[in-house]
Amino acid sequence: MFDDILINFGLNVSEYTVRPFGSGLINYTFKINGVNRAYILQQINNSVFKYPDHIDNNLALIKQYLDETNPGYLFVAPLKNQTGKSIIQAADGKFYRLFPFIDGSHTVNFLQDTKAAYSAAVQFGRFTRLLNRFDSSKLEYTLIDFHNLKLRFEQFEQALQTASDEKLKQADHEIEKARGYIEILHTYNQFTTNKDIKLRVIHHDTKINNVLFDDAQNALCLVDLDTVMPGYYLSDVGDMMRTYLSPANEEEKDLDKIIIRTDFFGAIYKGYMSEMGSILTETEKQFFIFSGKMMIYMQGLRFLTDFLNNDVYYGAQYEGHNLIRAKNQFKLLEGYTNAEPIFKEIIAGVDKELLATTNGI
Ligand code: GN1
Ligand code: MG
Repeated sequence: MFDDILINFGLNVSEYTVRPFGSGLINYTFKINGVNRAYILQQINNSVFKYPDHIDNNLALIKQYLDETNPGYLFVAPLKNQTGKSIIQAADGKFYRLFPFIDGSHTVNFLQDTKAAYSAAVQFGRFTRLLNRFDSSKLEYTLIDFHNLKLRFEQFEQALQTASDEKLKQADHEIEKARGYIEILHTYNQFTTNKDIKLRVIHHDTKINNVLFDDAQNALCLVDLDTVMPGYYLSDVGDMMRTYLSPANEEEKDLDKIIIRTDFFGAIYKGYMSEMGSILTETEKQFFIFSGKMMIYMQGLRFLTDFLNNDVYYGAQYEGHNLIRAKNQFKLLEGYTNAEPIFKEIIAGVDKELLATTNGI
């Protein structure tokens, strides 16, 4: 399997083994192990990413910019094959790229301590900061309207029109919840028309398994860069809230396990702001807490919509999988909303601390 791809990249097939790797929901990922070297091979899901070339162009532009402006920065770009291409169409008709495997790195699906959360938040903040002067209009939108909450809500409404009566009945409770949080969409509509909210270079998938860690829980670098494109910083911060605050993740069926660890909120705020604090506008900063509501709500809507649409996007490992995921996200949203007063106190505390440091107190 994949022999033609390995040959294409100049690798001797007999020296390598190929195994499925990671837990992404969209692309298919494999680890290629050799005696001295290892690689990550990824098949792009081109029913989601319709123009794999756009991804490739974006990553090449960013790599070139970062190599020139910050040569020490670890940006894991796809490798070039023997003819200089970093994306190839294999014998099976699918698109693939090969990445170097970063030695000594691993991914996690759960966060156990705030140090790792802080370190990941620093990495995501640093990425956007280092690209602050890069002209983001040069980038393609690899997924148009990816984090457009207005569109996600419309897709949900559309699914309500086409879903079977049985599915509508099963999801009755969640549909009501989705409608109950409509205020989040109103706030979203407000900030997207506000000129002080900037379009920046955003990762758009900051869940914890898209960060590589070393054995001491330091975040080494970011991976899963297909959705890097212009966007709002709220997408990145919000998805960290969605995936770092609860000790149980979006797959958890026991909703009692979904709780909000407010100290992790503090770690994200401190980490992200240590990089982006001097770059974000005051208006952008006001939406820091809101980012979590936006992204948790969006993911709840996306899972629910997919359940109603017979799991065409995310797939399902068991009957009702996407409905369970939606329930999970709405439980998380409830916890997050309830914790808002504590989040505000944390932000005030950290800001005070930072001010004292700047003033040399
Ligand atoms: C998908 O591919 P993966 O698992 O990293 C999805 C994200 C969702 C996430 C939910 C292109 O990310 O937007 O937040 O699943 N990516 C795409 O787990 O739709
Ligand atoms: Mg991923």
